[in-house]
Amino acid sequence: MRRKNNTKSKIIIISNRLPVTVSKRKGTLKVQQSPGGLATGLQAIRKEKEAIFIGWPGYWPVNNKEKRFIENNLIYHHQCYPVFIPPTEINKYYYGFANRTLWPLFHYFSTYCAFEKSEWETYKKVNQRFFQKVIKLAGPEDIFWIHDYHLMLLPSLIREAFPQSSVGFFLHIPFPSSEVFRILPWRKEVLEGLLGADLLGFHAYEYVRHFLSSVLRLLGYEHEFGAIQVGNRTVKAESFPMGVDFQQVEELLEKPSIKNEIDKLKDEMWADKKKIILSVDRLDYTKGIPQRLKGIELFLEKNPKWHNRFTYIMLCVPSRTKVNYYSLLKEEVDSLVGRINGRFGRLGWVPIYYIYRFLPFEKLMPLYSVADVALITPLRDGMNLVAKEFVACKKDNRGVLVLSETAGAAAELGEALLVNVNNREDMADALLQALEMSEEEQVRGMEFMRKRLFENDVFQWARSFIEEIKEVKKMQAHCEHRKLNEEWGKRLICDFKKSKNRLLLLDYDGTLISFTKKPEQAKPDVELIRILLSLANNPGNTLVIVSGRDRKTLEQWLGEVPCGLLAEHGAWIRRSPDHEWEKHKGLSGEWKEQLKPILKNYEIRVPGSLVEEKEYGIAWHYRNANPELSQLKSSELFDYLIEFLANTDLQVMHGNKVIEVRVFGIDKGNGLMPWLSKNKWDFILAVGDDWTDEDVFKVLPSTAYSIKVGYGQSQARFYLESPKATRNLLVELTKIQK
Ligand code: GDG
Repeated sequence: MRRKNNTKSKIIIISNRLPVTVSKRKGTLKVQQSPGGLATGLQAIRKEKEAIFIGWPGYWPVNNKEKRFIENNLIYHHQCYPVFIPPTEINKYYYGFANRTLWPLFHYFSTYCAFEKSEWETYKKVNQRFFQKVIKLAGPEDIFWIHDYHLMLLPSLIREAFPQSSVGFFLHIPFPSSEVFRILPWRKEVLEGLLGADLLGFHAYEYVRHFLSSVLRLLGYEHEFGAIQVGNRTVKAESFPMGVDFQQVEELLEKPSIKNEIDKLKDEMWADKKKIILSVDRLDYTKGIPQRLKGIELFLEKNPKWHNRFTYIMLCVPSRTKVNYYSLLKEEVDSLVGRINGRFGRLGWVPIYYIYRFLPFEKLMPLYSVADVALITPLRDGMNLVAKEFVACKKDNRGVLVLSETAGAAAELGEALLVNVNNREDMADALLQALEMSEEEQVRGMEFMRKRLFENDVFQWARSFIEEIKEVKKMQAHCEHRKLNEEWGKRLICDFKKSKNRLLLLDYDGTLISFTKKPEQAKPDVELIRILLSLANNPGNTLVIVSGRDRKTLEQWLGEVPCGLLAEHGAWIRRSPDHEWEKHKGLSGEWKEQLKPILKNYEIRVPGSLVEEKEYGIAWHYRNANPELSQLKSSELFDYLIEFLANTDLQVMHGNKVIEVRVFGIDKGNGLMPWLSKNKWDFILAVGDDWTDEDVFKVLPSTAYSIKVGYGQSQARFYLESPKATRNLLVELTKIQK
C-alpha cells in the first residue's frame, strides 16, 4: 500500500483536509468532495498535475479493518493518502489551535482568540503526524506543496529530513499585520516553521508585505525583493492570487442538466420580474453576514420603492459548528433574518430566502447564473472564490458584483462596486447602485473582470507556483555554485603560487573580523595580525586593507603591518608605511556639522544605536538596536537624508546596519585606483562583505578572485560563509612565501 518512489520526482500536496471527505451515514461510509475554497483549488491541481495528496479525511475509523478499507479506497480512487487523527487531537488541533487561535488572529479578530498551551502542543503533535506520513511516502527529489495555516510547522520538519528538497507553502487566508501577528505567544516558532519552505505564497501582495515585516521584526531577517536569506538558503515570499477553473465553468454552463436548471430558475424567479441578489458563504464571522444583513435592512428602510422588487437568496453553508463563536453567529443570523423578513415581508414576498446547507458546485452555478447582483461582503477574506465564480458564470456579461474591499479578490476585481462592510450607508448605497446599474455599465465592468479571470485561472495559479519553486531552487543552486569550494580554493592557491605580482585587497569589518557590539571593540587579535604580517612581508604581495573606518583607527590597529591602507571608503589612502596619508581631492568636512544633530537625534531615539564621526563622513550604526524599531527608523532616516541632500555633492549609503553620508564620488573602487591603474598584477584577490565592497568588485578585471563574505546578491565571483572561512583561506596563502 505504501508508495515509495525515490527515483522520479512527484508533486506531493499536503493539506489539512483532503480534496475528499469520508463520513458515515446509517452504517455506510461515504466519500464526498470536501467543502470550501482550498478543496476547490486542490481539485483543480489534481486535474492538471500528476500529484498525490496527503491530508485528514475528516473521519476516525472504528477499527483497523475500516481503516484499511478507507485507505485502499482513497489511495486507489483518489490518489489521497489519509492521515488519521484521533478525535481528541482534532478537538485541540483543528477546532482548537487552528480555528480558535490562528483563524481569528489572521483575520484580525484578536479578541476571539484563545491561547491555550495544550492546543499549541497538540498542533505541534499533529504537524509531526503529517510529517511521519510524508517521510513514508516521499523521496528527496519530490516537490512538496503544503497548504494553509493548519500546517505551518511542516515546512521546517521536511527541510530537516530532506535538506535539498523543494518545499512550497501556500497560505489561503490573510497574513495579518505584524502588530497583530506578534500577539501570538508562539510567533517565532511559527515563522521558523514556515521558513523551512523555499517558496511562500500568499493571495495578495499586502499579505507578503505583512509576512516580510513579521520576519524582520521578530527574527531579524531582512529581505531583498521578497528574498530572505536564511543561513545559506534563499527563501522567497511572493503573491499568487488564486483563480477559478474558468474553462470548467464554461463547459458546465453548456451541460443540458445545468441549462435546464437555469431555465427553471429563470421561469420561477423572473416570472414576477424581481431582481435576484445572491450571497454564498460558509457561516463564518469573517464573512460579515450580520453586517450585510444590517446593510440590507437600511437599504429597505431608505428605498421603499424597491420593496417587493427583489429577492435576496442567502446561501450559508454550516461550518465549524463545534466552535463557540460559530453557534453564536448562527443565532444572530437567524434572528436578523427573522427580524428583516418580519418587518418588510408581506403576503407573496419575503425579502430574504435563507438556505442553510451545502450545495454542490453544479447546483451553485445556476444560482450564480441567474443572479443580478452578488453581495460578497466579508469582513476579511484571504481571496474569496465565490466572487470569482460569480463573474466566471456571467457569460452574457450581465450582472453586478458588490465586493468588500477587505477581500483578497478586491485587488483583482477593481471594476466591482467595492464597499466598506462596516459602513451600513455605503452598503445600502452600493446595493441601490447595483440594482439600478444600466446594462451598458454592467457589461463594461464584467468584460474586464472576465478577461482577467480567464487569463489567471486556477491552473495558471498552480503552474506559476510550481514553476517559481523551481526558479528558487535554481537561484539557490546558482548561489551554491558560487561558493568558493574546495576545488576553486585549490585553483586559487595554484594561481597564487604561479604569480609574482599579487594585489590583495581585504576589507576589515565583517571580512577579517566578525562584527562586535560596538565598532571600537573590533580590534585585530594576535592571529589576525600574524596573518596580515605574513601576507604583507611576502615580496610577491601588495596588501591593501580597504575599509570604511577612519584613518586614525586603521593606523592604530594595523600600523605595524607593512601594507597599504584605504580609510573612510577612499576619502584617504596611505600607499605604504613610507608614504603620508593622501586626501581625496577637493574634500571638506564642514557639511558634517549640519548633519550631526540629525543623526544624534536618531541615536537618542533608537536605544543601542550610535553615531560615528569620521573626518569626511558621518555614520549612524544600528546593529545593536531593536531590529523592529531600527528597521523603521533607518528607512525613515534614509528617505529623509536622500531628500535633504538632493542637489548637494553628498551621497547617502545604506550599508550593513549602517547609514553613512559622504562626499559623492568617494567609494572604495575609486579609492583603489592608484593600485589598480598599475598594470603589473598577475593575481588579484578582493574580499569584502558589504554593500560598499561592491564598488571594488565592480572595477576588477574578470580574472580577479572576488569573494563576498556572507550570502546574498553580489557582483563577486565567489562567496565564503564567514570571516573565519576568510581567515582559513588567508592562512593557506601565508604558507606560500614567495
Ligand atoms: C478559504 C479562504 C480563499 C460549494 N458549495 C458551496 C460552496 N462551495 C465552494 C464555492 C467556492 C468555495 O466553496 C468557497 O471558497 P471561498 O474562497 O469563498 O471561501 P473559504 O472556504 O473560506 O476558503 C478564502 C480560499 O480558501 C481559497 O484559497 O479564497 O479566502 O478563506 O469554491 O464554490 N461554498 C459555500 N456554500 C456552498 O454551498 N459557501
